[in-house]
Amino acid sequence: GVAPEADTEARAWLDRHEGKFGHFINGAFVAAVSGKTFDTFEPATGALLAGIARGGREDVDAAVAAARKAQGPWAKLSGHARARHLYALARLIQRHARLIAVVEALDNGKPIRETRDIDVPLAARHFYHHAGWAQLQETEFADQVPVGVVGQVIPWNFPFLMLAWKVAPALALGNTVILKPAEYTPLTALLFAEMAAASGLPPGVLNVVTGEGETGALIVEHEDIDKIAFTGSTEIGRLIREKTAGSGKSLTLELGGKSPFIVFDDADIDAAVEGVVDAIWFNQGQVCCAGSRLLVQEGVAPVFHERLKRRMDTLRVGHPLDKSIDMAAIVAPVQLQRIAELVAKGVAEGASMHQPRIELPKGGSFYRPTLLTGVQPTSVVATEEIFGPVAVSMTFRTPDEAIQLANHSRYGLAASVWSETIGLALHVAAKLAAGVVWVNATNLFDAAAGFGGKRESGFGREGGREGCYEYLKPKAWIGRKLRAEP
Ligand code: TXE
Repeated sequence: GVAPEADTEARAWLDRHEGKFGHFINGAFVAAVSGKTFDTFEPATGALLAGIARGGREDVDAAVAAARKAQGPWAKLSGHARARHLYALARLIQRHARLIAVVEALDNGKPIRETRDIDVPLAARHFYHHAGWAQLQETEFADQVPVGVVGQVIPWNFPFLMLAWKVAPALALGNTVILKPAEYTPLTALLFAEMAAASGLPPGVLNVVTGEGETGALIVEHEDIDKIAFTGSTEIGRLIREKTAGSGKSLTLELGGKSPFIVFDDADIDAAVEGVVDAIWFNQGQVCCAGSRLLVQEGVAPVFHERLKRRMDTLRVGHPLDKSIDMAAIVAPVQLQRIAELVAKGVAEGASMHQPRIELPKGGSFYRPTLLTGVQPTSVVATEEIFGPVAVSMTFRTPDEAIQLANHSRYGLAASVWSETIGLALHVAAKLAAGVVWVNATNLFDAAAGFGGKRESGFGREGGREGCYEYLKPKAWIGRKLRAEP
């Protein structure tokens, strides 16, 4: 294991703030008007990390006022001028990549290898990518205007990356932001706000208001916010859709998933097994598009499950700052309990469970990589999002049956198809209800590729040209040409 004290730079940053963080409003840290706070913990040890301001109505009002005041001048900057700010933010992320990666690993409990190699570089990539769109705004989006003041509510599974997915396009296209990070993982958003201010981002352009669900609700219901962008549970997404209905606010929702991972008889089995590791054990399975439903063709199922179990036995679970581990902590005890309960339900429903007999670190929220086989397609574990390191597996006979099983879901976020017959893979891919289909691959993301769902996985896209449209409104300019004076 690795001592949590191992990273002095992150500890020094926390110490500089004396373990207490205010909201970031109008370019400065301020305490909640009510004086109320909540705590954020290290999932890997249970230790207290910091006290965080709990946002109330006055705090949200102040943030919205700052964002409103800043929006006109920010939108009036040329696209090139805004691009310079986004490039500066991207370079800042790269310069402080290690600090961000460590703070994220401590606050969320995810492996440093992932924050360092995936979350943080991809976040920088989003700022670079959207700097490009800012530069192209006048030519590519000539008939569009910014939406205005945007409220963004994000989850805890990719705190920093979700910030980048939301903040980069909003700012690039002339909007200003009130961001609410998830209560389990507020630290990297506050670190980023501090860095952004130091880099010269004008006050009010990016505001961070921290708090739990009630703070999110205050943002969602605020009268002077033009758009809500939400990523989180389907349940809260539905609530937000109801609350914003008829309000005139724009809305995008990125919600849950139960994405199929389809393995045909002729797949490259070793590659597919490695794919499962990435699909369901990356980030402890706390991934909206996790390949959590394995659909395996009957002919290859025994071999596939056998090799998958053998591979599972080599996975290492440990402290987030230990670079040699594959999986670290679950974000919070309540999530851990939810996972355990769902797995118990699966076993009660008749599934067989495999977990490697590895020892888990003591003191934190850890769960073993888990495979449930012999699962019925209508059972709870086959239909509910578990949001943990649990793959459920079912078998099928024909491609048509695979398509039918795959689409038997209220969700439609992602899908993954494994076959060495490209014609078969593409035929199946075309019929899957999903916002993205990966062929012989899984969990691939890029800032240029719009990400988003169908069905109860939500609507709207993040990334690429489609993602830009979510932060713009069409505006028609119609008039008669004035006759020149003689
Ligand atoms: O999510 P919530 P939770 C799923 C996953 C997980 C479950 C619960 O299945 O087990 O949701 O996680 C804010 N108005 N996903 O409870 O509550 C909240 O403060 C406005 C899937 O953490 O949806 C946080 O900032 N905002 C998912 C954010 O919403 C409200 C990622 C998300 O929290 C609010 C996360 C309200 N009434 C969880 N209530 C994915 N698909 O990526 C809460 N919030």
